[in-house]
Amino acid sequence: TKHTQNEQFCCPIIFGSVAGRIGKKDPPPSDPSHTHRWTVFVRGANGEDISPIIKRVSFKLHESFVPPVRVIESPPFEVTETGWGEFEILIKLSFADSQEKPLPLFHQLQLYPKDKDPDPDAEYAKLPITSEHYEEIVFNEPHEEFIEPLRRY
Ligand code: SLL
Repeated sequence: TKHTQNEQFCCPIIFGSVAGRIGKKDPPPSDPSHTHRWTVFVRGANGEDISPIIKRVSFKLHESFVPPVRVIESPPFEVTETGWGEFEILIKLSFADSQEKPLPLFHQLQLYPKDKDPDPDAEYAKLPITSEHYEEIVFNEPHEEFIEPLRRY
């Protein structure tokens, strides 16, 4: 398989998390100590379908989750869980062209508002907490077979 020359492709993505307190009307958590339901995700920055370029996303959670590593092979590339604590999540992207090196991304799960009184009864404590990062994945001189999905992205 041939490499292209002087071709560069840029695929903008968003990764991060959204979290909310589990209220009385919500489905109850598996463990009564869990106060929040959260989702960690990877998606196209402008709503693109990333599945033609991303084959697999693995999310490495805190060891207190069983199992700690969740492998997602089709969209939506996300994991929803319940818990009580914040921790760093390692997100590893594997590409449709397996010759492209997997890309590690780090995300700090955020459940609580920053720099605010952590009073759980306050109004703002009921709002979802979103923490997102924008990233441009750059492919330099990709294999010819990988060009088509990159062009369409
Ligand atoms: C902290 N260093 O102390 C962190 C650890 C652990 C998060 C956070 C529940 C896990 C479970 C959960 O939220 N773990 O019960 O499955 O803040």
